[in-house]
Amino acid sequence: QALTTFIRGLPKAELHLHIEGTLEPELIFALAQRNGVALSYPSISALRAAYQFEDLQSFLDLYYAGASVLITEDDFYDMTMAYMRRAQDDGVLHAEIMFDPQTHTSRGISMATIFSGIARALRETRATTGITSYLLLSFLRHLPEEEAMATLDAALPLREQYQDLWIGVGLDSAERGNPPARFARLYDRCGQLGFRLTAHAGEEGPAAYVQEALDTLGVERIDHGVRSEEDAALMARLAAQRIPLTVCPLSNLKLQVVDDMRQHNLARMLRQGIMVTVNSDDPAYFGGYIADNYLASALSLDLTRDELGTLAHNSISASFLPEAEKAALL
Ligand code: ES4
Ligand code: ZN
Repeated sequence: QALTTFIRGLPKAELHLHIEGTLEPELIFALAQRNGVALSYPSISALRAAYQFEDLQSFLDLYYAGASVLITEDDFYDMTMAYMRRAQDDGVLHAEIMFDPQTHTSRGISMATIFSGIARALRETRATTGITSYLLLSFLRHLPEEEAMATLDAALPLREQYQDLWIGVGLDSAERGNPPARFARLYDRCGQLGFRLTAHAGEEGPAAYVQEALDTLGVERIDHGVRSEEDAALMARLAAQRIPLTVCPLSNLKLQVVDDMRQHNLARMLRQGIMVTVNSDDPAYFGGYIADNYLASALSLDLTRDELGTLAHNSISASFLPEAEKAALL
């Protein structure tokens, strides 16, 4: 209880959060009803009971099914507002939020609807609470690079209208068999356009994918990166270059990337001087929001209050905020 209060009070940023992964079963059912979408689960509790995953793919199947209830601008707004309220309770001062347009445009939802609903919630939250946020448009790596390029083409006409929010891109979905190099031309283009670059790597995939994301895609930050530990030279580089890893402990546990939280390498990496941060990934599916991730890590890995403070400090340092805005939060 005292530790939870301490964690919530730490000024922090959330850097690895899929907005579609914040859809709680209650909201999935409410939106399904509102939109007349059929679900393959009879009740909220039956859906929640299905949240037992063997690996990333078994989660992704449910995550994409859950996102199918998102139809209108209000749906994207309601989902985003629910997350921002929860983030505020956990002491999040700044959030960098990924969204997966391909999951929605493939169902006939327009790019404009997606951007408008999410952005309305983020701008309203900024105005009423002072919590800032950015959007990272994430491409689905299980689909061809051409489809990612077409998604970028569909979003670029909206860039000016959302320039206060949409500052970067990411790469997510099934990692194994979909190495970063498949998206080299896409990332080259996004870099030329001035977007900040991140990618999921080293979650289920090998350390070599982390190296490839850095060298071939030119990313500034790695989402997950926990399998970097399998390559000592890579670990030395991550430490020397202060390359941030956005680690998601409860996600890694639920997707069986680690068998036991006490074996998680977050603390080892922190103590080796790597710029690790703690994040929630898909909190509605993985059993906790950002403060729950800090708490589970603290309890299982014996993190000191100083170390928890360093993790929170790292999250602001590793954000894509301008240096002056970081300084104001630190
Ligand atoms: C994801 Cl945990 C994770 N990994 C890869 N892609 C994702 N999309 C949403 N959550
Ligand atoms: Zn993720």
